[in-house]
Amino acid sequence: MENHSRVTNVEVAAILYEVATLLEIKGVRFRPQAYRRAAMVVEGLPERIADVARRGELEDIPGVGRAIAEKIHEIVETGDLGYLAALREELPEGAQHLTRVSGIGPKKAIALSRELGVRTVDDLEAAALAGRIRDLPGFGEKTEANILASIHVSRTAEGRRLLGKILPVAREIERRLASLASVRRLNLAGSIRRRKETIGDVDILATSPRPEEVMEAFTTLPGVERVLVRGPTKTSVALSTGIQVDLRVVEDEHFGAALQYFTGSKEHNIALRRLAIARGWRLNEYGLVDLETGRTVAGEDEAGIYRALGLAWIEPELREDRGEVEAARAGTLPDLVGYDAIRGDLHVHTRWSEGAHSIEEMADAARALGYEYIAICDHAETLHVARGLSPERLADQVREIERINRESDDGFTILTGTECNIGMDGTVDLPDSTLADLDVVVASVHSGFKLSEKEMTERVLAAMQNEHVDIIGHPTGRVLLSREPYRIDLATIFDAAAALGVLMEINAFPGRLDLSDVNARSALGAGVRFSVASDAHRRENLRCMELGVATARRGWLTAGDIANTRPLPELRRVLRS
Ligand code: DGT
Ligand code: CA
Ligand code: CA
Ligand code: ZN
Repeated sequence: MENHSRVTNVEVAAILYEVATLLEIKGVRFRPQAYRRAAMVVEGLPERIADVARRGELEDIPGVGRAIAEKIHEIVETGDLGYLAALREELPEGAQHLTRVSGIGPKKAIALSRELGVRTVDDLEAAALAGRIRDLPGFGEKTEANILASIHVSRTAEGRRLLGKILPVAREIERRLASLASVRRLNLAGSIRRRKETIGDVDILATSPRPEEVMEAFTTLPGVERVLVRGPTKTSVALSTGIQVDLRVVEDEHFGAALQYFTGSKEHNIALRRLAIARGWRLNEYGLVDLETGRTVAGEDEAGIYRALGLAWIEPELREDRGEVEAARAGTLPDLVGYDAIRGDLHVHTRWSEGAHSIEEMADAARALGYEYIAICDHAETLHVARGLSPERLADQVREIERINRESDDGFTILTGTECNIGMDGTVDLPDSTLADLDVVVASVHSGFKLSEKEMTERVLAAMQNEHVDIIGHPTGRVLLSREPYRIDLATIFDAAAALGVLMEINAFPGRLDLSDVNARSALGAGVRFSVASDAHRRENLRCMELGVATARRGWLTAGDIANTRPLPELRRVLRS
C-alpha cells in the first residue's frame, strides 16, 4: 500500500481527461462529460486523492460515481488504467490529430484513418490533393475541397489561441505564482505581454532565492496536465486545455534583460541588438554588456536597457519592429490610449435581439465598469437569425430607453442605436426616418462575403454615403483562427471614412478584433477616427473592451483618436448629424 501516495491528483486527472477525449472521439455521449467533470474535481481537490481512495470515500466526491471511483482506485493502485489502454488501442493512430481540422469530426477522422491510412494533417492534405477523399462514403468532392480550405486555415492557426481566452488563464497563474513566498519578481512576457491577438504559448518570468520551490509549485498548479520540460531555470507545462506555459526563473541582476528578451518580439529584439552592436555592446537575455571592457551597462531593469540604447521605454504592445525603435530614438512614440480611458461602449446587444440581458442589466454592468454611457445597438429586421427589430419594435425600444433614462439621475446615459445590416446593394435595412431618431448607427456586413473586392468596396462606400451611418462595424468580417477577412479595398474605405467623418470600429470581441492592429494603424494614417466597442451579447462580455484597447494600442492609437474616450457632449459632436 506504500506506493499509493506516489500518484498525484494531477496525474489521476490527466488520465481521466484522456479517457474523456478518447470517448468523445469515439462518439460516445454523456460519459465524456462525466469523466471530464470528475477530472476537474480531482484536480481541484484540496486533499490527496490517494488518501480519499484509501478511506474508501471516493464516491463521496461530487461528480464521482461508482464506475469512475473504481477506475480511480485502479489508477491509485497501479499508476495506470487498463480501460485507457484499451481505448487507445481501439482508436486508429492519428485520429486525434485529424479532428483539429475544422469540419472533421470523430467519425470522419476514424474513417479517413481506417480507409486511407491518413495519420497526420500532411497525409490528409496529400490525400485531398490526390482526389482520394471524394470517393469515401459520406465525403464527396465538396467535402474534399472544404478539407483543403480548412487545412489552410488550421495551418496558420496551428496551436494558436485567442488572446481573450488565454489572458484570464495567464493572469490566474500569474496571481498564484506571485503569491508564493519564494517568488520575488514576476512578470508575464512573450506575446501575451505584447497583447498579440493570438497566442502560441504563455511565457512567465520570475526571480527567486529558491527556484526549485517555485518550479515545484508551478508544476502542481491546478490545471497542469503534463510537465514537458523540468529544469532549474526553465520549466514548461501543458495545461489540460492544451495551452503550454513556460516559466523561467532568472537571477535578479538579469531580470530586466530577460524580461526585455522574452517579451520579444523576435524582430523587435533584432532591431535592438543592431543598436547595441553599433555601440560595441552585446545584448542578450543576461544583459547589455560592453564587449571591450566586459562591463555590464544594463540588465537589472528593463527601462535601463532602453535608456542605455538611447531610446524611450517602448510599450510592449508596440514591440513588433514596425517603426517603434526609430520613434523611440526620435522621441516621437505615440501617447497610447490607456486601458482606463474608455468612457462608454458604442455597440452592445440586448434581449431585444440576440443578446442575453435586458437594457437595464447591460446598463448596470456598464455603470459597474465606470462608464458614462452605453449605446444599445440591436440588429435590424433583415438579420432574421439574430431576431432583428422592425422599425416599430425599434421605436418601442427607443421609448423604453427614454423611460429608463428619465428614471435614473446618476448621470449615466443609455444611447439609442442600431447595428443595421448593409445589403448587397449598400443600402441599410432601416428607413432614414428611423435612423434619424437614433443616437448611434452602426452599419455592418453580415452576409455576401464572396463579392469581388470592387463590389464589396462599393457596397460599403454606399452605406457610408448614408448621412445617418456613424460607424462601420467589424469592417473586414474576419473571424480569428477560422474565417479570412472578405476582400475589400481598405485604403479607399479609410479615405472615405476620414472625409465623411464615419468612425471605423475596432470590434473588441475576442474572435474578431476587427479592425486588426495593422489595419487600425493604416486607418490612423489616413486620418480616420475610431470607436472601440465590445459588441457584447451578454453583460460579462462588456469586459472584452480591454482586448479592443489592446488592439488600438498595437495600432498606435491615442485616446484622441477614439470617439468613446470623450465625455458624452463631445461624443455627440463627433457622431454625424
Ligand atoms: P507566441 O508564443 O508564438 O505567441 O509568440 P512569442 O513572441 O511569445 O514567442 P516565444 O514564446 O517563442 O518566445 C518568447 C520571446 O522570446 C519572443 O517574443 C522573443 C524571445 N525569443 C525567442 N526565441 C528567440 C530567438 O531566436 N531570437 C530572439 N531574438 N528572441 C527570441
Ligand atoms: Ca509565447
Ligand atoms: Ca515560449
Ligand atoms: Zn455585427
